[in-house]
Amino acid sequence: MSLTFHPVCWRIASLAHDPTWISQGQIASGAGLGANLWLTVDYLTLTPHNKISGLYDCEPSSADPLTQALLISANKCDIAELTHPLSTTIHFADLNGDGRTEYLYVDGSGGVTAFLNLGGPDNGPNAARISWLPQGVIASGVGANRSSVRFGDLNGDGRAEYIYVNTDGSVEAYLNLGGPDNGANAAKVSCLPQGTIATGVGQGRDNVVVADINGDRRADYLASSRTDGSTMA
Ligand SMILES: [Ca+2]
Ligand SMILES: [Ca+2]
Ligand SMILES: [Ca+2]
Repeated sequence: MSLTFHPVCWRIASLAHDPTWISQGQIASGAGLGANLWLTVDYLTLTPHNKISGLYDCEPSSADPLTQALLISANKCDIAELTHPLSTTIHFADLNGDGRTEYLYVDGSGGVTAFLNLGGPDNGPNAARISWLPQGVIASGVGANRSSVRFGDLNGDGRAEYIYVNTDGSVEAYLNLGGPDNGANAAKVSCLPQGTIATGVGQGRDNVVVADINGDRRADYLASSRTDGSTMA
């Protein structure tokens, strides 16, 4: 079966729903912290001295910045890490509750370096040309690799919590207590351990996604299948 659209109907639908996208160019330099780690390779195709063309994670237990030199150093690569599709270094989450997401770099031990979102130069066509104010390392990590780390506002106060997902899908949370001020240090937040807040649903860490799906501003626990995309909430 194929879907067809009457040209007039399609035009009306487009006018009613399509957003207008205005390119904002590069909005963050990366600050020299290292490469992002969206994993784009099929680990089954790798050999011990691999011929990887995509980005991948080396030394997941290391807090060292991931550099290009480390990327091409095959001897230091942990092939197992390639199976973690969410092992990205870069996250965006609002830490201070002002509605603007901060730029967060997660190192190999789960530590977090934050950059406060100061907004753009106007509220018009340049609104997403964000200025970022370095906040330094705001969380030391819990000693696990970065594929364990999620961010989401669990209590609806607008500030994202640091969320640690265990290999069995259970979740530990660290409550975001806010920063020392509402100005230049607003994203230097402190965190209070909450212990295990979810036991999981029998699906592993890589399937766990944190997102608010019912609009109550509190993040929900989702387990999304990697094979067919089906999702449990
Ligand atoms: Ca913010
Ligand atoms: Ca919160
Ligand atoms: Ca929710």
